[in-house]
Amino acid sequence: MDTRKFPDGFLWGAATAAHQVEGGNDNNDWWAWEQTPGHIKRGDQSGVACDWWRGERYRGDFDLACALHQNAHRLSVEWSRIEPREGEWNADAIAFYRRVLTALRERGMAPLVTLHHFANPLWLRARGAWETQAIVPLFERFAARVVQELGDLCDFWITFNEPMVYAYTGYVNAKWVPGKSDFALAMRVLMNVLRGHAVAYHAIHRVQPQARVGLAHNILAFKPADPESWLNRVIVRLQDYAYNRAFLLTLQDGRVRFPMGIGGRVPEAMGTQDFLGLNFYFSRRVVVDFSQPGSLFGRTLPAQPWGVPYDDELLEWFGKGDIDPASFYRTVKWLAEYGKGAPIYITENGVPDRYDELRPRYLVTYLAALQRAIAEGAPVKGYFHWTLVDNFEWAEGYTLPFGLIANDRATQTRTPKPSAALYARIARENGIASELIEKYGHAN
Ligand code: IFM
Repeated sequence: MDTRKFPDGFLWGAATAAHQVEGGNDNNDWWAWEQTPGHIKRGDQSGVACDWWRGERYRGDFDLACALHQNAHRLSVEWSRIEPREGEWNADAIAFYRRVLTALRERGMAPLVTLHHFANPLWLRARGAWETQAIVPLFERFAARVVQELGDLCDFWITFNEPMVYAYTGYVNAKWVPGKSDFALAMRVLMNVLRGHAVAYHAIHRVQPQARVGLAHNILAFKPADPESWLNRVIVRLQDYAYNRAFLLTLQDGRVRFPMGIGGRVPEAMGTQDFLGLNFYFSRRVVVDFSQPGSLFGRTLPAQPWGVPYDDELLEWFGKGDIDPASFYRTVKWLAEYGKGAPIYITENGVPDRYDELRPRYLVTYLAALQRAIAEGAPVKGYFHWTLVDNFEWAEGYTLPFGLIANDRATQTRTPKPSAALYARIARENGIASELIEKYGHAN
């Protein structure tokens, strides 16, 4: 049977983040934010999440992932556990993460560790978190400490998850902590994230010269709803530049550009990606709308249905964009060109689908698009599906089930969904059998 193969040694995994799975993270700014009614859908709170911390249920989850032929896992460490008060290091938290990483290695799964995935310790939030430059040496010290403590178990690091999402959602549309709407402040935050990433990159390499260090960058494929309209095309190019490209370009040449700032240089940021991490979910059809300065005068149209009925929550999520494997393919191609040979990892990609009706088709068509880009030369070395087990989805609470595995939170019982087996087959065969492509449709 014909199978579209991935390269030998390809990493197949899932991605998670500390605050979304650990539970009991009561010393960070997300926990504090969750306490206020109105911040999280339905009044949900992260609570015990997937009970990785107290119940150490990561072990069972890794057993499942391993049985599903995953050979890697992306997770994050929680700053507020490791440094609960400024300058104070928590040996129990370090010991916990040592057990987590050891559990992965015992199962033959390569760990990829993120240092910052949206949440900040309360003491740091009180100091403005990423709003001031004071965070830069603090993040540098944190990164160095984590690598000193865990570097014998991992040499594959992501400094920061989704800088653009972090700055936009917390500081432009005010949906996330700290709930501000201040474009100039968002620009400062981004600039500090850029500096923080750069110093962390160098600090990690000082401690661990062989480390591979990158960041996870979210790319949204913006498309003009009316390609005939020059104004629509200009707005889309502006959004694409500001949201997708500017941060990456600055990491290449150290030149500060909008929306990080205007003018100036950050030479220490140049060449600070040993690999490129791509988080890609969907594309956006955009119309011109001058009432939306926060999104550079573009408004996203609701998603076009994709073969299955969406429930209300899904519809709201897809209000953000269209399922679009062809745009994923084009994005990977662009990234390969940008990276000039640097390895690429898909550090997140997935879909929230309660009934697991959409996910099989999503998986097969996105992976077929990825395989095509690889066959044409894109140096992609791994894919991490978002996510392993249904978990706490930030402002959406527990309403968006992204997992390959369902979780009954009352009993913490895990049930793999059909698409977990599908993904397992692709991982085991290190390729996509043509019968799957025939069944689930081609990447368009
Ligand atoms: O759950 C999030 C994750 O924390 C960051 N990237 C997008 C995911 C799905 O929304």
